[in-house]
Amino acid sequence: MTSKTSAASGKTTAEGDFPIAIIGAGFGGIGMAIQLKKAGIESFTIFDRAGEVGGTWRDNTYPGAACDVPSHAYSLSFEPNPKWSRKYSPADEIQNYILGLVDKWKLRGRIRFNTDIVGASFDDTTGAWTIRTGDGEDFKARVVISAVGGLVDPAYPDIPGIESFEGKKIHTARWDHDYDLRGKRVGVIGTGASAVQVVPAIAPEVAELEVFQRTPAWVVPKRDAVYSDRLKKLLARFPVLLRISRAFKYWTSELLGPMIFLDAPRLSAVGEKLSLAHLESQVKDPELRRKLRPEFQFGCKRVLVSDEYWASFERGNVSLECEAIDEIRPRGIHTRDGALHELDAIVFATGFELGLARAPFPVVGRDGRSLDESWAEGAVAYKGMTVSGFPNWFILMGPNTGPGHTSVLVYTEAQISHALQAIRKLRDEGLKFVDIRQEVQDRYNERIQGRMKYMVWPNCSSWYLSKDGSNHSLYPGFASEYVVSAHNFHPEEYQIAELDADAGHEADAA
Ligand code: NA7
Repeated sequence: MTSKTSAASGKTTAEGDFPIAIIGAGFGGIGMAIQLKKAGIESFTIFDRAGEVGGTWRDNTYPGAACDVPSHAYSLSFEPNPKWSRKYSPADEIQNYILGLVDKWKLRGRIRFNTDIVGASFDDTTGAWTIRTGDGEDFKARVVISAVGGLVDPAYPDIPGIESFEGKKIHTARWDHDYDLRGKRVGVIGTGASAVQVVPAIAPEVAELEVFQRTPAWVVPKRDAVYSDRLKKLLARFPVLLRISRAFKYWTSELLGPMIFLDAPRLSAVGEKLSLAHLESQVKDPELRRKLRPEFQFGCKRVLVSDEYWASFERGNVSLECEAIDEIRPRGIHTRDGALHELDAIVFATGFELGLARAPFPVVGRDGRSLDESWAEGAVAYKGMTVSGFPNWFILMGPNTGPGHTSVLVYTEAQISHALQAIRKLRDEGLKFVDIRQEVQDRYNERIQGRMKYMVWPNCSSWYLSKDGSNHSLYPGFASEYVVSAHNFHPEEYQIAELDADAGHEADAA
């Protein structure tokens, strides 16, 4: 539990001997809480601005939503699940998995729902963070785990007239299940990871579906499979089989990784060939194939996985629009060739604001320095987790820790382990704080940015890149490499401060 202070009175009611605040009840925050519990550390509170856990999997409920990483790999290694219904589980099943973990570990009572954290500041004297909620309540915590996620807030395109549309507007990440698409004329803007799932899912229902494509994307076969009851029983009975399946999927993605992240045209060509063969098998019309064929290097944007997306364009009611969108008008989408595409609804499959680019809310560390000041030239952290001047603050899924080729949870688990070791040290040795040394952080990031020129990502525009073209999102290398380097907390890399005997340490008082 976190010690709580009334913002108005400044009084402290400490509820735990080493209060830890976890911000975000998605995969990262819940995983962290489980590992804390397993370590016998109970003094944590989870904050989430929404009314339910799950993060991405709570928010993305659009038709067809699923993970594009196999579930045996996209789940927590310390919470194996033999019951996945298929190779690539749908979003609701992943959400149910997270809900199951919350019940199993009795976490619900530890979560403060509908609590938006709007600010945090560090007190050098006490070694405590004060985090403030939107309601003006203050909480003290010795350690903060920032598990707010990187792709959270839906991005709407900057298209003139968007507000004027008189039909229904739906973003994939905020699906309105009360709106019935059956028999409607629907336009989908975007051809990314969400679009390739939503298009085939709604195509059979709607009267007409127009997909507005700005950039065609590389799509590879998904080869999804339903897991039989027999197989699930077997996996439950012999957990080693599940571990083998996980390891197989993980190592396959690692082996294929260089084809996706390296700027190696010969390797990219292999991926491109696979994808083009897929295109040929799904779309008969050569002109349509030409329009769907990407021109950028394989892996430069996220490689999409679908057995159905390209095939959707073979349906009589689905069409591809490649003319640039000019504006949105009350009755539909107007394209640059002068055509007005009359629509009843527009689905925005236009992705997310890149949360990683800035502090999630004002965060003030040592010497009154804000995280946004530290990140003025791009978000940087030591191994994506700790930022010099912001002691006892651990980020999950932070800068340069995203993968383009494998499960993000592999990275998150390494971060959880690192944070847990730091927490143990702080708690067991009665330390005030650990603060990553600036030179260690700088050296690490020079290495990370130095590697970017060997990666494929600078070769095209994508959400991976910041406005200045730098990449503060993805990890330039193998997941295994990251895990080996980030899994353990090395105290010598951190500046360590002891608690002053006379500091009047409020948060530790109880
Ligand atoms: P993405 O991958 O960011 O895709 C957004 C799509 O929307 C992409 O095709 C964009 O085209 C398109 N877009 C964005 N703005 C516009 C405008 N103004 N006009 C036309 N088209 C536009 O988002 P997703 O939700 O699909 O996936 C997000 C991530 O979530 C994904 O990578 C996974 O990691 C999980 P563009 O390619 O920029 O030309």
